[in-house]
Amino acid sequence: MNGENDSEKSRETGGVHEFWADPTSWQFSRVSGKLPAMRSIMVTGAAGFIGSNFVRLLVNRREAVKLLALDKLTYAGNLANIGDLLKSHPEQLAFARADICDAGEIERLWELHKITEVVHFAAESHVDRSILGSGPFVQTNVVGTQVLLDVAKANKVQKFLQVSTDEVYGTLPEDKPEEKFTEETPLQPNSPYSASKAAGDCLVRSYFHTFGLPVLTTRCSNNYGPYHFPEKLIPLFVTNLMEGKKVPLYGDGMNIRDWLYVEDHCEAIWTVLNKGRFGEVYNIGGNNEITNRKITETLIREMGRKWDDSVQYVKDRPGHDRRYAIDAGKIKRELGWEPKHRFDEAIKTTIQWYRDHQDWWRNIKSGEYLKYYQQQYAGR
Ligand code: NAD
Ligand code: TDX
Repeated sequence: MNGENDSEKSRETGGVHEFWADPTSWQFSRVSGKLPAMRSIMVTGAAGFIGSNFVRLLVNRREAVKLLALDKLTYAGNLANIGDLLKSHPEQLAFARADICDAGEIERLWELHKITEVVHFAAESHVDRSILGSGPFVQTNVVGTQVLLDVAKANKVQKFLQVSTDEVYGTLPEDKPEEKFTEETPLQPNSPYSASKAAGDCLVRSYFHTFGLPVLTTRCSNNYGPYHFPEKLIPLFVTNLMEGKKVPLYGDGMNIRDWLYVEDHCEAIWTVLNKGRFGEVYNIGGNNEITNRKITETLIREMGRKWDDSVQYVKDRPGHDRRYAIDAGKIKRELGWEPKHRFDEAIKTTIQWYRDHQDWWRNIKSGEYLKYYQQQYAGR
């Protein structure tokens, strides 16, 4: 580590190094001899799937912002997801291992990095795990969000973006394809995961109405792409097929999700952060409804396998939502965002990424993961 250097510090946090460039050494561009206000964004959950893709997008595009990637590094967080960026862009990107429920630590990091904005991805995110046990979901998704809101309020945050999900709206009928989730659809969460996300969303809303906190909320449909943890449908199925294993398809396989490439989601979040109106919710979706069965057929075909050798129908997920579909008209009309990637192409890019990054997912699919996999699928 680089603890000897005046402009960089490091320390041990629970066996993992926290490291950052000293904010006072950052190269601010000078205008009329004054320091311009520099945007410094705390990105929570930045070592997870979508958070790491968001950080990557901003760093690669050389956006004029400082980023503090903050993550507890739970089973789902992986420093390898942003390790190359931390090395190549130490002046722009810093990492801190921290729990969003730890108010003192969030406060300390806020001051150290002179945070001006928050993009809040950190969450327990897997529906099946929330069915096995909901405690960590309430802790992180509700209490953690409340802690962040309080620190943000005390420090007069300039923008706070809550990254949420279409699952807070509940489920849609499959025989009424014209029905989609709009921002006005009532919240009717059906899983402990979506209930905890809805509770977090309600807290965010309340800090706008009660305290005038400058908040924004996005609700997105299912994402896919690089760095997706292999417990979720697409990366689990792709990697199982690469390992020569069967894929566990829940129920009749006819549940519908609205799939969006992760980079499109990250672009949408960046658009809302820059152009969104405070207190508003923006739905984000791919206009791309596909049944799980169709997804499975596509993956099997792309990977040169046969259906009968590859698919194991298993007992359905309890409370399994039948259909999600997003009406993303508002974000298109008001902010000009729409998806750029087509599913048939982006799914190939995604499969290729898993072919090219076998060390990444084979490392994950060992140890603790195996215990979860056995608990989740044994006897179904
Ligand atoms: P993920 O599970 O891959 O990543 C979550 C990250 O949060 C992990 O790195 C984890 O270590 C971190 N984290 C968990 N608890 C923490 C805590 N207490 N303190 C600090 N960090 C903590 O999830 P994801 O798929 O990247 O989802 C990110 C966000 O986007 C979530 O809020 C999720 O609800 C939302 N979302 C996800 C999808 C999707 O399809 N994956 C769709 C819509 C919305
Ligand atoms: O092994 C499986 N077999 C299966 O048939 C798994 C893991 C899933 N499924 C089905 C269940 C769902 O109908 O595939 C569909 C997608 O499942 P997940 O990948 O677990 O995603 P989902 O439950 O739809 O939730 C995801 O999208 C919304 C994310 O995990 C959430 O974090 C996000 O908010």
